[in-house]
Amino acid sequence: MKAGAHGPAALRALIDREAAALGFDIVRVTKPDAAPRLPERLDRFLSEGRHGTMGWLADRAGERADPRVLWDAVRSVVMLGMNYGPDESPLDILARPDRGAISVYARNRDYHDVIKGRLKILAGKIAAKGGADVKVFVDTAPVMEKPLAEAAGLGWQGKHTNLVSREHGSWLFLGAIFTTAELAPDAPEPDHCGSCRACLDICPTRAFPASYQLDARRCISYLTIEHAGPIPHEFREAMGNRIYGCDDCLAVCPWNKFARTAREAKLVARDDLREPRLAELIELDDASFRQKFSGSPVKRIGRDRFVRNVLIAAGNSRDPALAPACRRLTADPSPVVAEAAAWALERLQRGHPGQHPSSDRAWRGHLLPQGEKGQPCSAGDAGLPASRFAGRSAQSIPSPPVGEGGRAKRGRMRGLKP
Ligand code: B12
Ligand code: SF4
Ligand code: SF4
Repeated sequence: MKAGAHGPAALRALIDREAAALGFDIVRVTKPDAAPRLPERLDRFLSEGRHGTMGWLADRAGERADPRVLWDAVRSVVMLGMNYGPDESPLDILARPDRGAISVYARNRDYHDVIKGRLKILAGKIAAKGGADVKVFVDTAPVMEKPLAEAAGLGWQGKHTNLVSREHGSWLFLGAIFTTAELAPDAPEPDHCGSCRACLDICPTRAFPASYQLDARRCISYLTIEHAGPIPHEFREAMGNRIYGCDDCLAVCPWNKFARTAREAKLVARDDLREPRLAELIELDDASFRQKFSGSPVKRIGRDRFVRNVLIAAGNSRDPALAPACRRLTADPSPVVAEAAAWALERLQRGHPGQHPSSDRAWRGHLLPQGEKGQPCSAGDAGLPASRFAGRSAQSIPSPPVGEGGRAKRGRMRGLKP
């Protein structure tokens, strides 16, 4: 350690204090070699082609799978989480086919912008007080944030593959600071999924080939955000009205019962993005798209890809009032918009029987994989609460997933208050 630097314990105390002051909800430390199965698991994911067109996931796989390959001087990894818990159930809007569902993480400011500046401030303090070198990451480099966060004890990677926290449920953004400072690691968080499989069963596109594994090519988040071309027909109906990302597997997790709503105002939903009308979104041109989504992660995908998604939702809406806009967009200069418009128009003109796909249990049952005993199962079937928005009350503390028994530490009661 350099002269005048804080010792490890004092440095850790400073990190905890400053992280809280900067609005982070949780901070833990791990070692760069704490997730030894990463190379093998990332390799399998890539060799199965589950990353689809996200070639950047494969480009620097060696660095991604091992922080020491990315930066050989790293000695400790500080993992941070910021709660973005919603104040309403993200599943409710799926029953409103005239509206577009924008996933919770994208209903206000881009989390990269919100978190990165604060990580830099914290890293600056670590560098100054610890006499150490630092690098900050929030989804900006080949770093696998979820397994590192699990190793650090922020939570565990649930069967939906995202990090679940006993305190914050599925709603944590992650960020990382790599440092040359030697810090004592925290204990990893064990898996608390038990026999629950609610997230696997709710997925509208059957994107989980197995527990803890995602085939991104089938995931609506990938299809609506990362995928540039026409959306494969087999997923279009199942998308329902999801026009940017998807929260189903996150929202159904019973551990959300303990989550609180986001403290950070920039992560609380903008009113105009809670339940936007498809009739308005379908009219966006480049300029109005950029203006509406300035500062939002949605801006990243551009107007054409966004309107493509809106058109798929329009085609699923059964709302004939959207047909004239669809017809006009069949002549759009963007081929991906024109193709989606033709698909939507054809569906609106033809009409199709049954309920809206997102709310039709029978339709869902037809698509869902079977439960472990050959029956479709869900959080409700397992006797678990569907979410903190179902039956929320100060008295109702959910049972943890089967297998947790009395070992599970209860979340804080204040998490149950609106
Ligand atoms: C690529 C990516 C995506 C892709 C692929 C997602 C994926 N699961 O890989 C797509 C576009 C689909 C996506 C979607 C979403 N994403 Co994303 N995404 C990323 C990114 C950039 C990299 C993730 C990655 O490394 N994937 C590669 C795979 C191989 O890694 P993995 O998921 O950890 O896979 C593990 C498991 O499969 C496990 N495993 C494999 N086999 C087995 C077998 C057994 C027995 C076990 C136990 C485990 C196991 O080991 C693997 C390695 O750890 C990260 C940011 C980052 N740099 O880390 C954000 C990140 C994961 N995304 C995030 C979010 C919020 C989302 C969405 C919720 C957004 C939305 N609402 O639409 C969805 C969630 C979809 C889902 N169910 O995962 C957050 C998650 C926060 C959290 N609490 O976990 C991150 C961390 C961004 C951030 N900084 O906050 N995302
Ligand atoms: S985000 Fe949606 S589509 Fe993707 S895995 Fe989860 S439930 Fe399935
Ligand atoms: S829904 Fe159930 S299986 Fe999925 S992450 Fe949450 S506890 Fe685990």
